[in-house]
Amino acid sequence: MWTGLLPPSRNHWKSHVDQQNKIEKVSVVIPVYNEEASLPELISRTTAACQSLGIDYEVILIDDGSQDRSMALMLEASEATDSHVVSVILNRNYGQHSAIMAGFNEATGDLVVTLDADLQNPPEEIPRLVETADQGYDVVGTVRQQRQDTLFRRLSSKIINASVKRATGVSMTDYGCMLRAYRRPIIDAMLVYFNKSSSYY
Ligand SMILES: Nc1nc2c(ncn2[C@@H]2O[C@H](COP(=O)(O)OP(=O)(O)OP(=O)(O)O)[C@@H](O)[C@H]2O)c(=O)[nH]1
Ligand SMILES: [Mg+2]
Repeated sequence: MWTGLLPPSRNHWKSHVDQQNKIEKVSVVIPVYNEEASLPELISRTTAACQSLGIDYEVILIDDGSQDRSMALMLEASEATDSHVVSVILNRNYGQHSAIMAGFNEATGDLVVTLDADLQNPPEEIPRLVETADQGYDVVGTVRQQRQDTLFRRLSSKIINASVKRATGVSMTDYGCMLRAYRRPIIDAMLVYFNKSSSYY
């Protein structure tokens, strides 16, 4: 699967508040559930992509109760000298959504990028997301192209996309693609609503 940016009209929301705000730190938030096979490559490719930004960054990995060596690999990366990796360890499996929110809770950047751990989203796209957000957008989404998924999976996505569009009134081409960027005020608003409605501890 390849992930690319959509043209501005569909997947970006122009900020009406802080178009002048420069992005000084990027937090990459990645939920991890039994991802030992992809973690070493994920960490090195994500770190390299962030390094190329030339600004401060952190890579926040959230272990969502993995049963494999994911937690050990994460801790090894975050404990290395000069590491930009932060490990968040949940005490059991809470699901992808709660794991991401746990990551948002720890993120200190003024732009937060979300990514899947299984390398279906290429970390090399991070600079383009940051560049687009820097133009004054609050949220930057991406769409999956040339998906390798089964017809059933693609049809399910179409049905889900149509339902979410109808329920929220927000028009995105692909609600299921986790490669996204959010400005700080959006993250803070999501945390307020999440903390009001549920808890992952
Ligand atoms: N499946 C699953 N993934 C989780 C969970 N918690 C965190 N994750 C992470 O959420 C991300 C998405 O999970 P995937 O299983 O790849 O979901 P997907 O991309 O929709 O499905 P696939 O097409 O099977 O890859 C990955 O980074 C997982 O490691 C969980 O409880 N279940
Ligand atoms: Mg996946």
